[in-house]
Amino acid sequence: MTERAEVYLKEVLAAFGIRAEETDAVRSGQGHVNDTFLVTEPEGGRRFVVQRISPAAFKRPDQVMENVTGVTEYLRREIEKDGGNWRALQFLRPGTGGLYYTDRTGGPWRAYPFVGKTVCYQTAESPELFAASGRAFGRFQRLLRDYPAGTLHETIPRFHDTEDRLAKLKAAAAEDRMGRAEECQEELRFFLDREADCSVALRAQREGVLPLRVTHNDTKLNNVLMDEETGEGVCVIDLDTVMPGLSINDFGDSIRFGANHCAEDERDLSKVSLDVGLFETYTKAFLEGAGGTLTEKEIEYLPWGAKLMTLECGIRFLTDYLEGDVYFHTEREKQNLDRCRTQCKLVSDMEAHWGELAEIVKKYR
Ligand code: GN1
Ligand code: MG
Repeated sequence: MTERAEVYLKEVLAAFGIRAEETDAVRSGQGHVNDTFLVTEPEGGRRFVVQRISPAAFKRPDQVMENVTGVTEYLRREIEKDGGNWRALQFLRPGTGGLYYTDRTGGPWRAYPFVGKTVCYQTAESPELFAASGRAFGRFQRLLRDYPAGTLHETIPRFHDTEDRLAKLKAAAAEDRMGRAEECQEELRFFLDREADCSVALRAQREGVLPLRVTHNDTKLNNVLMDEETGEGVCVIDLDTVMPGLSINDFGDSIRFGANHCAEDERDLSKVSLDVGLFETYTKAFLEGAGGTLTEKEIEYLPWGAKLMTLECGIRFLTDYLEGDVYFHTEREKQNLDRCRTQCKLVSDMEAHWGELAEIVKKYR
């Protein structure tokens, strides 16, 4: 474990010219990976989001910052042409030069002004809200459709390489560093039984059926800021995993996270289920936002995106559990195992409703 991020705040705030003390910073956000603070300047009340990029997740923060700077600057120009009240994040440059600040032990930090008059929701409190996030991520696809995907770095290599994720799970189970494999046999079996599924999207990509695009890769509802008054999405955040990828994965991760009524780590699995109505709501909204950007094949594969992102996330949670909870932040014992179990339940539910999901995407094609 790295040291608590708090101990570096003083030097970080100074580097970005933010006139505030550590005591003006509060931890914020529910991310599992980065450390995020909201800082308010006592004089004038300007607010900033200050973040330490997780060194465990991102080995090349320089590449992360090149990607997010390139994409936000491009978005800003596209938004201007597009009209409306959309906004793109604007990163501060540290006094020390470069795109981010490195603390005394090598930790990478960035800062940007808080986007005012917006709310960040953790769960889809209403179908309208979920639809708003769908329109926002669809629009994100549309605004970036001509961005040269080849110029982006792969900030986490093989991030949505489901075959590779499964291989890593097998390796972690074989090593069984923490002696936890025995209690996870049922979950392990669940994933091994779906080994062939892990190749479906990758194969379609290799065969040129699905195109590579600029994708967000972490399209949870809490990564869209909503306008306080209208409830519409105005800004897509958490761009660390913007990479060349598949549009169906952006769609799928939203379904995984939002088309059910439970927390990701819910222990009572009887409460966890796929809400097919919400699947439809999101499909309609995402395609509306994308406005014709997606191909017929991409649309046909949307249910696969949902299933594969859920399956993959379950695999990742279980791998982390077996490796001793080193990647995802945890607050309690077995949290990663519980997270894995909710994903398995959702995958089973998607399988049970597969025909309906296919019909829904057909309807909005
Ligand atoms: C991580 O940190 P957060 O919550 O935005 C993870 C996603 C997972 C998600 C599961 C860089 O995102 O891939 O889907 O947790 N991000 C990274 O909740 O690994
Ligand atoms: Mg996030």
